[in-house]
Amino acid sequence: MAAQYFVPGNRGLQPAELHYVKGYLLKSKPSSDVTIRVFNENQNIPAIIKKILDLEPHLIGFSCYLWNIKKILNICRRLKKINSGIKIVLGGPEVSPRAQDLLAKEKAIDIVVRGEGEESFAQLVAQMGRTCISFKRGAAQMGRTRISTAEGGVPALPLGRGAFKRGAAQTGRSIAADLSDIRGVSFRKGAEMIHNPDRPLLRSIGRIPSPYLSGLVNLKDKNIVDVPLETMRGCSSRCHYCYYHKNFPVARYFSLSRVGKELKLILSHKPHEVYLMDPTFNSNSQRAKKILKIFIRYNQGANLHVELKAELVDEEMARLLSQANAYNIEIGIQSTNPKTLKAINRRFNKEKFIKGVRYLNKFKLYYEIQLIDALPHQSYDSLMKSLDWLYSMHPAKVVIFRLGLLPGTTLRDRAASFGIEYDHCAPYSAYKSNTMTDTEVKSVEKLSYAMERLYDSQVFQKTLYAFKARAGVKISTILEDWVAWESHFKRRPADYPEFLNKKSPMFLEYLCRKHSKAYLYKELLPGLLKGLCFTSS
Ligand code: B12
Ligand code: SF4
Repeated sequence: MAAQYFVPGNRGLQPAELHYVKGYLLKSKPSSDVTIRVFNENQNIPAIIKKILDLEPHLIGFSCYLWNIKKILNICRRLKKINSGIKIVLGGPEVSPRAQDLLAKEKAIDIVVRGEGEESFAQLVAQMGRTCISFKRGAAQMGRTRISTAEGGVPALPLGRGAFKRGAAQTGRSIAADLSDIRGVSFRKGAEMIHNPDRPLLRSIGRIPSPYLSGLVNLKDKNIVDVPLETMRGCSSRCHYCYYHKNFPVARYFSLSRVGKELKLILSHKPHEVYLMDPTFNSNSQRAKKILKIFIRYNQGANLHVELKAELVDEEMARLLSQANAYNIEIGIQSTNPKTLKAINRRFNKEKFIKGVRYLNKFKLYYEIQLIDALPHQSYDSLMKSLDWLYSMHPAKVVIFRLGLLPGTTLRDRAASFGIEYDHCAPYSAYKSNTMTDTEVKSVEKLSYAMERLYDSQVFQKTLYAFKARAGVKISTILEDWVAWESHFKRRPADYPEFLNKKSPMFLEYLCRKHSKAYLYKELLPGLLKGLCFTSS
């Protein structure tokens, strides 16, 4: 059995990784009995454990990310207490870089699969099977979020009933003997921790079956709202705060003909959104355009979600994105401060970026430009400078993320040299640095809310630009003013955003008074009221 645990609140996007792992396993060992289950924050731990144990699994694989690791470890401890014979395998970017540490601390964990999971897991199952099992393919089902395989239903990773007939009785010793040849796995052998050499990436990524074309994911399932898809895997950039490239250091592409078939099939089921998991969708511009054309040809109303580099957007790309309903575009620039960019090993071309944003604006695309707060050399003031510069381009949306020092990243190793202090539990949020105090980090968080209310909600956006132009006050200053103004509301009703919208004329008055521009209130109020009538919260 294999299990994933949703990002809290995000239930529309089905996790994909276990389907890739399962598909590969079934290809090499068709008789394997694998059930995938996906859990969410509304299911309590005893209920999750019951659902897992009802399957009588012999081996359970958990897919681990920073948003679910705490809960998964808790589940593993309890599972092992109930049935010490079950073998527990962890995989995913959250455990790959700290396999040894986890095995040392968590006795409930038997094996950690590091890096790319498909081949390692298939070998692991085959190896364990050779010594103790007969495999049997079985029907599978999941709880609320039901995704089906070709034969029944499925999403969590247990290798089910019948998978390891005598496997439950295996000892740590015999497992150790079996696994020593499998690259990319770490495991315990008595008191010793065995860390096999890393596994090289699959040379031909096309060997991984498509979860969609193979029928592993039942696209007819009404719970599948957003469909994740990899058209490629890996990244050749080396941003120091990022973990992805450590797992997948080379960009490998699925063939365009496979991607075309996948999109044709997925789009024929009219999902709400197709979420491309490619780290930079347009890193290969020509290929991206071809994929967009395929998407446009088969699309019947789905949105497209992509991560882009704005510098690589030309007019044709923007037009194709618009025709493909790409109304969910992420553009991570993280900072515009050259010293910061150098320290995190990222390139940024201001002129090309401006051009790209202009094209995105021309086609009225909805995109989100992302900054990160307490990066090296990033001060509160330099972040405000970035913000003002970005807002001068009238972007669709800007967000500031809290820096997370992810396990296995270069930045985490170098954090001390930048004075970055962070929480050592997931999500590893930084709370101060040499250049940003803890008070400033908290201020940035408050400012993020101001950006949502004053800009993203549209209610105040036009007034914001009008006030900036007429009073000569920076957008970042207006946002700070809003934070000060909003702090006066001690009680926050359930419909707080609505409440704030209604109070926005009061904020305008405050702003005008504060900057000694009382006359602007009368001038700007009609526009604000008009906007208030036409916009929602
Ligand atoms: C889709 C996605 C999301 C979705 C959620 C997906 C979901 N499952 O519900 C959303 C958009 C919500 C999201 C949010 C965030 N995400 Co995100 N996200 C991704 C993304 C783009 C795709 C994940 C994926 O499915 N990849 C494809 C699969 C095939 O790769 P994989 O997950 O690595 O799995 C392989 C191996 O790891 C292994 N494996 C995985 N599980 C298992 C299990 C077993 C048993 C085995 C044997 C092997 C195995 O085998 C797989 C195949 O080779 C990745 C980047 C990427 N392209 O991978 C980031 C990524 C997972 N996200 C990341 C981060 C940091 C975030 C955010 C914190 C970003 C932010 N600043 O807000 C937030 C967290 C939200 C929260 N509330 O906590 C990091 C996670 C690092 C970590 N330690 O967990 C990643 C890796 C990106 C990065 N730059 O490093 N994310
Ligand atoms: S942040 Fe994006 S571009 Fe940078 S290494 Fe990670 S995946 Fe690649």
